[in-house]
Amino acid sequence: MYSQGLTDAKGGDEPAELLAEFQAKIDREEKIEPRDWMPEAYRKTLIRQMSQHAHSEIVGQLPEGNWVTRAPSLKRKMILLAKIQDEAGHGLYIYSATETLGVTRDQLNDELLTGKAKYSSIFNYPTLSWADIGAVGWLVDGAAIMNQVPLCRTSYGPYSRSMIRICKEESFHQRQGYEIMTVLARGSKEQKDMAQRALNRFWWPSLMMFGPSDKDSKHSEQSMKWKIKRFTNDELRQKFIDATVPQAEHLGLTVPDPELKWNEQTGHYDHGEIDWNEFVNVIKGNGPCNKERMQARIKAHEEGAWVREAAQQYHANKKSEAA
Ligand code: FAQ
Repeated sequence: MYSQGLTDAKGGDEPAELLAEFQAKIDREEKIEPRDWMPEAYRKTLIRQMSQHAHSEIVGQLPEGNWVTRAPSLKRKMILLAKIQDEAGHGLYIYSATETLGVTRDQLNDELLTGKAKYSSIFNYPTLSWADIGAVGWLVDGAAIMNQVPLCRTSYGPYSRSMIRICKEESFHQRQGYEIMTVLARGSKEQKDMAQRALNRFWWPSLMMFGPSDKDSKHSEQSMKWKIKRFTNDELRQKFIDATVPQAEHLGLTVPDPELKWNEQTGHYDHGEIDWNEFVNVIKGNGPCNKERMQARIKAHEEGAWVREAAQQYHANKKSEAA
């Protein structure tokens, strides 16, 4: 994900007793706090996952920002603006939590803007209609919650605490997305068709948010042992499918997967194969909007330079006044 050094997950030559005591602490469900001893690989794994998460919250504002000026009413516009501001706040909490691991915001931002850091694949898809904003809230926030509720119990204290507030806000986001879909699905034929097309566009990319299948996930095994992750990618994806299919049925919409079928024996839905080539292509930078998203972040960073300079100058003035 990053250049060697910042998040390369290889550990150093760490004493076996310290490693054993660290694992025992995790096994006792005690939180690891910033000043506690931790293996270098644990620290780097957290920086990798948490910064990817923070970047996703920030880049994730862009697909929704696309509809602020075109939301169908003043009320819808206010709700959308509030949601986008919440996502910015989530990014800031998680960046702050990541900084407790000994990296700076500048370093993390630099990794994003130079294309070394990943962010969630989902935000490289366009939002073509108002119904896509409903689908983002319902499906994207729905998938985010499914992933993030277990992260409230992740082993690193600052990450776990940031997730508690974030999950409360994400639940509200999911409800507002579902409400947009409900209004459209119960509206005119054109509105219902628009809702169906949004579901068709966002279903598979939402399933990809959970990451590669367990057999291809390179970090899951170690992250589960360290209780950074509490469930595997496939387990969370299945939970999401099981929770979401009845919601689609309630809306009278069809999930675009001909192989989707309730399995009495397993008590879960069976589903079709995800197009993993598409997933790999998107995380390599070749999705429909990767370039546009990065350009927007670089432009915002450059245009915000004067604000950073002014803040630094203000801080320097205050310091010299106090001296
Ligand atoms: N997109 O070995 P694993 C949101 C990468 S927040 C891009 O399974 P891991 C809120 C992965 O980094 C959404 N890359 O990795 C919102 C790794 O690459 P690396 C973000 C992906 O870490 C809503 C490689 O593939 N949420 O939506 C993706 O154990 C609406 C191998 O994968 C989080 O970040 C992907 N989908 O498991 C905002 C939650 N999946 O680093 C606005 C925290 C995998 O070796 C609007 N993160 N990769 O080069 C996690 O739970 C985990 O990091 C996973 C991946 C589950 C995402």
